[in-house]
Amino acid sequence: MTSTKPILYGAPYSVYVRAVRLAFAEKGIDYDLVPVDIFAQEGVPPEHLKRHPFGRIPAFQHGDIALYESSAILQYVDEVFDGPALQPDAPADRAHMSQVISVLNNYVYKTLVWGLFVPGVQLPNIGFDADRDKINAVLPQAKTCVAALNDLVTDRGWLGTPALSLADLLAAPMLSLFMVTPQSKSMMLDNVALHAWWKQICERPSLQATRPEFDPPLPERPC
Ligand SMILES: N[C@@H](CCC(=O)N[C@@H](CS)C(=O)NCC(=O)O)C(=O)O
Repeated sequence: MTSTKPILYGAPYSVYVRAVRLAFAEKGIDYDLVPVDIFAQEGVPPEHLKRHPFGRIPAFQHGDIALYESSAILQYVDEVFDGPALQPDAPADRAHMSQVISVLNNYVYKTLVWGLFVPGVQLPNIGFDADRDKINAVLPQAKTCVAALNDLVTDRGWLGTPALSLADLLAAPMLSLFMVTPQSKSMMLDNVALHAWWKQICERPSLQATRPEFDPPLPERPC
């Protein structure tokens, strides 16, 4: 239990910022989201580089505790604030949760967000041509990512664990962007467990409450 209001520095479009916002929403914790423009023409604001030496978002402050790196922030938020636990107790379940988080950070973000969504949807959305070569080059790795996540869905329907965990909350914002790419349709048909996970998590109020708006708007999407 803690009374100081936490501060999250970042922008709603960021998948990593959204993961932390999802954790706050699932736990029912109030926080301030302080905007940071890391893509500003003048570069990353100097005050943000003091919070995050690599100039990424999110950064986090809670009283005297300052953190960057979403996995650390998520763990702190879950353990310090009231609300439903977002990490399992059993060692094997915790290890599986960490495994999923590692897969997301090391392969899925790069491939599905930067390899498919950005060149195939986001850049065309603001007037650039889709980069077909880049997209075609990442397709094999994208299929591996989707199949690996599919295999990590447990028989309870969550990623790596018996109940909703931080792994699901980090995966959902990444998959939300992947799901607007044309390539997602056929890949999801082949990976039914992941598709069922996606439909289940999309219905949660936390996903609806943190849905980012893009300008111009992205193609219609459920969450
Ligand atoms: N490892 C970092 C990754 C954070 C990250 O890459 N955030 C993206 C936004 S989703 C960012 O700041 N990108 C800016 C850039 O690549 O320069 C974490 O877990 O927080």
